[in-house]
Amino acid sequence: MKIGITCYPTYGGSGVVATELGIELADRGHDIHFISYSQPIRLIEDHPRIHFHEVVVSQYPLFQYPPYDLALATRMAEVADIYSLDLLHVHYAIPHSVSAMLAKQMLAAARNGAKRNLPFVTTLHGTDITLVGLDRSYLPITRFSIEQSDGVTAISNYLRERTVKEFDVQNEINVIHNFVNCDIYKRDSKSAENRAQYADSNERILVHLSNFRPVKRVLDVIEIFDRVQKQIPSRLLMIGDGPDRSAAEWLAKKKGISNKVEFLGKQDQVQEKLAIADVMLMPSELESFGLAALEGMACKVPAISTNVGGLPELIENGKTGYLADVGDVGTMARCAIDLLSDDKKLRDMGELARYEAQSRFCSTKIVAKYEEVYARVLERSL
Ligand code: GMT
Repeated sequence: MKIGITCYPTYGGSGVVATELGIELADRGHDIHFISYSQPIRLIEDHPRIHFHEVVVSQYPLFQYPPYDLALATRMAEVADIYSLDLLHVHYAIPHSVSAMLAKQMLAAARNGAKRNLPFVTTLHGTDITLVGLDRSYLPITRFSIEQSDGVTAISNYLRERTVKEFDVQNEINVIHNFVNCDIYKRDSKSAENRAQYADSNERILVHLSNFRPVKRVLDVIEIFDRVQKQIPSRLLMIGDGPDRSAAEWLAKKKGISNKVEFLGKQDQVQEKLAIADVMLMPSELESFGLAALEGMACKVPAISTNVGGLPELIENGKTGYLADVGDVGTMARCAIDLLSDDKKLRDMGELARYEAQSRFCSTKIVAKYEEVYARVLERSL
């Protein structure tokens, strides 16, 4: 198939899923065309079946808000025409599904030989439904573009149910969970060597990975670590960047633990950092799935997280990680201390977490589900 993929190319989870999906699909023989305002950040290596088409938004003095969604729609229609795309797959509803809907209409009405049907699939990731999408200024058009999609997927049962409840959308929503490539995300002999860069041999390593938005509650991460490091010699690696980073840096300084907390910023090879950790902290206000937790689990790093959104679909409390109430930093710290002070328990939970990642969420299993959706959509659009 020839598939156009649009996503936010930055460090958000939806962009990561879209990029990894494109790479996996290209490895399976599909031609992939990424269409976005810049090259997706995890698209590092050249691949003969992966192409990138930049969307350029012209500036004009009248445009206080340059219309990216219109430029995107135009580029989608052009690329679909020139490269004979079979379908578009957009990640994150706003504004991508609206642009795809416009591109489809443009091609359906084309006057030259380009006239044809261009189906599009929308994947809902989280805040496009739970936060931004619920804003009254976006809700009606988000609902409309979801309903106009030829296929809709959501990354968890939780997100599907919320979409139905709050948007009252009428079309079928297929749940396709996030996935991880367990051949890339794994612990290996290099992990032990790399570990020495960040911690002494008697110290444990805790890790947090996110875009540091308020929904991630990074200050809770510092609070939890502060309690842990009082009981257990340990270090905290903070991976990523975003609006709440400086508040977290400031809190670590105020607590006198800056020397034990390392802010690594955005990382390309995130798996190398995850694979040296013992435990992940994910105290999010909400996660529709929690991709970072899954990536950690594949590296045998259990997550201590909140019992919100789709996280209980990924983590079994006490078996493959721990779940606690939002803001309950005391319980999360106790879980971490309990786990980190028991070698066997930590090892067993890490093994089980990896097993769960591999058996339920490995890329080979999940990517095939997207292919099935594409096949159904194409069949229906004939
Ligand atoms: O919160 C993020 O990291 C970004 C956000 C996005 O849409 O880019 O992530 C959402 O999509 C991820 C990939 O599907 C999910 O694993 C995250 O749980 C989800 N984030 C939220 O629901 C807050």
